[in-house]
Amino acid sequence: MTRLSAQVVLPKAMRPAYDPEAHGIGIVHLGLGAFHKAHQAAYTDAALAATGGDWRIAGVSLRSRDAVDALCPQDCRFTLVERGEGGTNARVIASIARALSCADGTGAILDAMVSPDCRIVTLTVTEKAYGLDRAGGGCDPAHPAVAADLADPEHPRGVLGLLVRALARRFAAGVAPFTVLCCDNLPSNGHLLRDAVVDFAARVDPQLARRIAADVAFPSSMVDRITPAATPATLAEAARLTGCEDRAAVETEAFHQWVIEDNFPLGRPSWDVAGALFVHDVTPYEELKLRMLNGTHSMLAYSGFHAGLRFVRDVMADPDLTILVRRHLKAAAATLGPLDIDVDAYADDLVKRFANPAIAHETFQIAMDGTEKLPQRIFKPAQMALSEGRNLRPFAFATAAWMRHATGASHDTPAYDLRDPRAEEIGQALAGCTTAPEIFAALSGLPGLMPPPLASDAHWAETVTEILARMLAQPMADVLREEAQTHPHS
Ligand code: CS2
Repeated sequence: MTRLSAQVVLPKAMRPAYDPEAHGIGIVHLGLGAFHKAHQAAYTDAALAATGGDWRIAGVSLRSRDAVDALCPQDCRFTLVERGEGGTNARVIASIARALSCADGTGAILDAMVSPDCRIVTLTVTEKAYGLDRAGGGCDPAHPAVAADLADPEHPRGVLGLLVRALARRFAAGVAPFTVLCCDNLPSNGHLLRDAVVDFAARVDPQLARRIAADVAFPSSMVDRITPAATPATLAEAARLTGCEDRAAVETEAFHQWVIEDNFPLGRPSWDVAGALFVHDVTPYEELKLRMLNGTHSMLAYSGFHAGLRFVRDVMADPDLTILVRRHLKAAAATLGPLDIDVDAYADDLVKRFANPAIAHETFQIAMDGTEKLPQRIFKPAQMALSEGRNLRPFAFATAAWMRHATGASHDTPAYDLRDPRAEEIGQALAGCTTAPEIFAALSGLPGLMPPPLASDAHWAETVTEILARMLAQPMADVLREEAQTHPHS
């Protein structure tokens, strides 16, 4: 079978509706994973087709070479397999022009970021890669990549180090700074990243920090598209649909959303023609998505995984978990401020999206990195429910399920590695803990994780502990049944 490339002639409906090679690079993207390919690369592809411009992407993989090795022999083309209610659709995306890996050194990556052609740096590197100090603000100098880059700022390998070094070189060369667009699931992601970049720069060169604070735009954005990790089945489906071998194909749902603060001093692609919404303040959209979609995702991932349910669609076929998903969505919605969106309809859509039988999204994948995800998804809304005197139980349930996951294999799960950047610390904190109160005390005491007013609230502690005790003693499926029967609404 012919390998996908720029030379292959595809059916019209599948091929890019523009001449990719006629467009130059305008974006460097850090984090060349499935989500970027299904989201920003797809939006950019549609924008190029609609209004053109030099906005193709130089994609950078921060860790392994795999993404680059798959893309380069294909002229960076890849198939996007969209699995919606109306069936499966495939199209070939051509917005990525180059693929680079930090594994080959960062010289070419920095050159691409320093080039005046680069007007935007976008990022999907996952919450843990930044090295943010979530409790105190700014950067965390103890984060491995931050520490290494602070020790050798001229040869950075981490996210903050690369951004600061590239900006320093641009200023020195008289090139206007690029806009930094964070696309990770963090609250006020532009502000968090700005504070971390400025703090990092201040530790290297205070004048540079002042310049960045004054001159660099860090718009916030909310991104959404459920994109499971690609599997051999994804590649086989892409081959069936396009007739070409494609080692870089990704699969995703039909739904996509992108809400962005419109602050791009050097311009931007017309992502709005592809459906992006440009707004003055992204905060309400971020809270909506983080607490409803992602918060519910985390709850169902921990409890579903421990009930032996491999995929989110299996969770949605379980009547008890469906009740608890609805309950969580309702509790999360109650913490939101006024919004121009019908939140009940949003919840109904989420239930349908989670249930999509064509998407195989692993609960174990979503269960990853709990310490990075729970603060904005679960603890923040829980704290709000606490201060407003509303019922905490759905958030306590999600927290207990995470704590159950942190303690390791249970009745219905084989042994697994806890995939969390703080796994070692968690292991140490849990050493010798056997009872639910001990586990609660150890995990809620992890520095900077749970907001102190929440961690020290007696009712919260009691509720989490009571649920956790049952999760430790019984199979998860039994706990879910009891919970759905005794507390179906709150
Ligand atoms: C998920 C998200 O893995 C996770 O933690 O909650 O990746 C989720 O699928 C996306 O945010 C959907 O836009």
